[in-house]
Amino acid sequence: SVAALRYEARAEAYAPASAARALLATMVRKRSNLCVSVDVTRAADLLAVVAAVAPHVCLVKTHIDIVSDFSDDLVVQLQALAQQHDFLIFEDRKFADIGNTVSLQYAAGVHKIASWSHITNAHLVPGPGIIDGLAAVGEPLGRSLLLLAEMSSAGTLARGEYSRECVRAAYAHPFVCGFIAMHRVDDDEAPPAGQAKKDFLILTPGVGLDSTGDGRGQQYRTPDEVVRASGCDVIIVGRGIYGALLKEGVARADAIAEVTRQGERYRDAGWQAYEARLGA
Ligand code: 6AU
Repeated sequence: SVAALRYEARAEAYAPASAARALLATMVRKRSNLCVSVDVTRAADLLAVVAAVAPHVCLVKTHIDIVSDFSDDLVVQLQALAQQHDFLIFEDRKFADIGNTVSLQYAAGVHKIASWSHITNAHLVPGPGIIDGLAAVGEPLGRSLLLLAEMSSAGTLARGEYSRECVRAAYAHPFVCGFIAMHRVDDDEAPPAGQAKKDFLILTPGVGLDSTGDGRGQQYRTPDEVVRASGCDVIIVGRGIYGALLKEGVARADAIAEVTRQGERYRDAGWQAYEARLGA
């Protein structure tokens, strides 16, 4: 399993200009396997959270369609922060339509996701045509795609044969660099006949140190369970990091300081779990 290898040893498995390779290089440089998920609805809050955790993360994940006051300037500022603090951007769009439609959703509309998001994700429900549609837009730009092979939510239907089908599709399409998954799904499925085992990145949401769920189906595990015990590569943490900003009666400056503290805490926990995995 690639889980036994150091991140730096795995970078060469990816195309030199690909986002996946750039992500691994960033993880090594910053000693961080932490992706912050910034699910806030105001542009100013989004930028404030990103600025607060930027030194500690390798990746910033957005849901750009929840930002009520979205403008092109938000993207410009996000990109400036990414440059300044050395992180990549992952728009968590969860594409789920036919190839032709997703290529339009990816390239056009208000958000023009492909123009600024290094990594995005998709469900395989429509079949492999969704990957072709996204690759037509993203591959020339050096973007990379994650397939949702598993989900963190209770009762998810993404499991078993469906998850293995995602691995098979990933072998067939070099635009896919890995998976949203809860464990090393790529170890569950042998490579296609005549093909060597490939390196895939596993990015894992549902990570929290202080809570086991959110009452709406989300299920949390610790960075140690995710990275050391389950062999995943990147922890995705949302409310565990920016939660202070949602609390009433907390002064903004205090909330932002708490966001930074939590970012550091999750970075340390994620990296410790990775080193423990290598040492095992
Ligand atoms: O840490 P949280 O629970 O505040 O946020 C988790 C983030 C949210 C979800 O939309 C996303 O991770 N997510 C995903 C992704 C990243 O694709 C898949 C999944 O199975 N569960 C999940 O929570 O932004």
